[in-house]
Amino acid sequence: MTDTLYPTRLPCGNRVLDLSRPHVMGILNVTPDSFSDGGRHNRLDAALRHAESMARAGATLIDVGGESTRPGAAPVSVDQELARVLPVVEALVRELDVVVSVDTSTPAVMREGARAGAGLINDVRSLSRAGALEAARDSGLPVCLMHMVGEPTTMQDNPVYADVTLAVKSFLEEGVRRCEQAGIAAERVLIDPGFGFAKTLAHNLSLFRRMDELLELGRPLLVGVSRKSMIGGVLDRGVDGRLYGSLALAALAVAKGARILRVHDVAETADVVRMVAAVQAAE
Ligand code: 9MG
Repeated sequence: MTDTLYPTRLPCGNRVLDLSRPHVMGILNVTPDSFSDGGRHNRLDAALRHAESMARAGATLIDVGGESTRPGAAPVSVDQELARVLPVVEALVRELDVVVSVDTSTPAVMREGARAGAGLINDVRSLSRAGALEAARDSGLPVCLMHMVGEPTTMQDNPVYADVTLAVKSFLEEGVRRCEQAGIAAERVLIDPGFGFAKTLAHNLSLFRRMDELLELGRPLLVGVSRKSMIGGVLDRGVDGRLYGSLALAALAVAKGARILRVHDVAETADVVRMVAAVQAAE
């Protein structure tokens, strides 16, 4: 197993995540295009059933998101996001033995999500929206900071770095410092390289190869590459043909020290993670 520079016990609300081993985080999008058939009750029920099946397949975290980060996705109001996310968080906290993560950049969703029992805040905008640092601080929850430049709508407009890994590392280092200054202890912060966010294919591949350099920041690494365009770019496959590419990157990410993998294909990834972890734990 890769040695860690951080405590392996991460309190996540009323649950504790044991980071001495890698974990699978299942993705649960609750945007209108994800569980669109039927009324409100049916949508909630479908989301809960999907989360249950991910938990049974080995997810120890479920990441609930109500605002799409896809370029071109329609903006969502705070009230809409709350209405999408909160009932799902409440149901998952009540029904499942998992850490419920809220994928949000919106302070009100952070506050209400924490009140509803969420255990982690996953913010692709690294707490940059007005009031987000304070909301995250007051929640008492761990937060995942992710590297991105600009907004999802503009981030792929000619991203340029002298050295993408060093740029990501210093962005995340600064993010941890901002958190500490705002009263969020570094022990509560996870870091994420942000694959696919403001990066070309060459940037993504180079960053992936050197991802272990980010461990020098002493924080647990969360990685999301599942079905992403960097896999499509290498294999020339559409989203539905990216499973094996996603699994290859999942194995490599764990080998490089990632402790949480954010994925769509939980059962397959859970096998990969267990296999790599078994090899890492061998003498
Ligand atoms: C919400 N979301 C989409 N992609 C992601 C990634 O790579 N990391 C994290 N933390 N969140 C993501």
